[in-house]
Amino acid sequence: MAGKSGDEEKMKIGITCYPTYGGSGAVATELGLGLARRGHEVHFISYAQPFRLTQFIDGVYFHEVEVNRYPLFEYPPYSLALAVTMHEVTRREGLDLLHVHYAIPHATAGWIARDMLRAAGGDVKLVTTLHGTDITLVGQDPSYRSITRFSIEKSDRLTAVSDWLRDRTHRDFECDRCAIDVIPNFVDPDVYDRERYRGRHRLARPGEKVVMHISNFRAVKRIPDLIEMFARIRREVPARLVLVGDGPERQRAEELAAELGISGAVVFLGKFDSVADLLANADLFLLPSEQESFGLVALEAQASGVPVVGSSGTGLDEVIEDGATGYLHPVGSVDAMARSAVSLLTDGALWTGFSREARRRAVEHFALDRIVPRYEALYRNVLGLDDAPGVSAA
Ligand code: GMT
Repeated sequence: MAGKSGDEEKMKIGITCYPTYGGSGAVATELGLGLARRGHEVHFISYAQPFRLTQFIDGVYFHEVEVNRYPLFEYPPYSLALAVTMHEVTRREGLDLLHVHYAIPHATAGWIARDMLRAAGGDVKLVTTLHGTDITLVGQDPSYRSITRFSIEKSDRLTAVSDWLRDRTHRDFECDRCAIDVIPNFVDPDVYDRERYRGRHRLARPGEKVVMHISNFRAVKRIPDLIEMFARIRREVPARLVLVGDGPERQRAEELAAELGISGAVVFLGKFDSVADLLANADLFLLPSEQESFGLVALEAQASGVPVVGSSGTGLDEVIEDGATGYLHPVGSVDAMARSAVSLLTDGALWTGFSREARRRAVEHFALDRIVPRYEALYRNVLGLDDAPGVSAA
């Protein structure tokens, strides 16, 4: 262990995640920073510095994975280079635990690193957090399915970010007995705070409502539904659709907006590391995804006092309280979603109630200070530092 402060054992934790845009990398980084604030030593191991790790923080270190690009390699083997760096950093720094976010290829690299250590008489525990498409999409691809299943079975502990994802993992991998602790994603309510940033940006013309969507613009987000929905909203309410992020569906979004004659009311802002200031200036957030294991950005919107309209039958059911902090409708129900959006944008009293409830729900159920200790408790349990039976009910 890294040392002692009071009665608490401090741990040395390696965290591996995708370092660029995306909810799993954001959660992994905020978790690492939260753990460091609680006195633990945190080592990020990835091919680039996580995008939310913007300055030096005491107790936080970054180890870059170097991938040799030998001409013979049409596909440089990143997973192997990652396993080697995880093994080296664990040995050198005396890490207690490796916590990987997104199973592919991180859980695989993690068990290789752990088994290399064990072969030399050492040990490290491996915790894998499942984030969504590592199970439901990429993890089901025949090229990756068997290694994903094998790697998650090899982990010392598995967590999922929602009950929805836990159940999908049991179903899709036919592993009824895979023990998975659900620890939801979280936000820092001091960062996502409407009061702090309100009025900083003028995202729409006077009298127009700001309808926002933030994503990586992949097919799973159902971007055409979003544009169709906004076209219906625009018929009833003066509004502007502010799109944040970038990805493969962006061009289709531009084309559809032009076809529907609403290009002038749709603004593409591009990618930003931090979106708290943008969300604080939105009136409504739309997330009509095909699948969403959790929908971190919907939680960030709620913390910013922004009601959300999105897809039911996904992890959003656990994040949004339907009829209180937003409205959820079955995937593809563009008309119903648009009607809900219009009701929120045209009824001031309804909107104010939803906005307050959204903030309250985010703070009461998903604040960083509530969730980081649950990971901490899980680590202690995996390391045999307590007698706690588990953390699901924490
Ligand atoms: O969407 C992805 O393919 C990747 C992943 C990510 O890195 O953002 O998103 C998933 O993890 C997030 C963080 O836990 C969740 O908030 C997203 O709902 C989830 N995406 C999907 O399930 C589609």
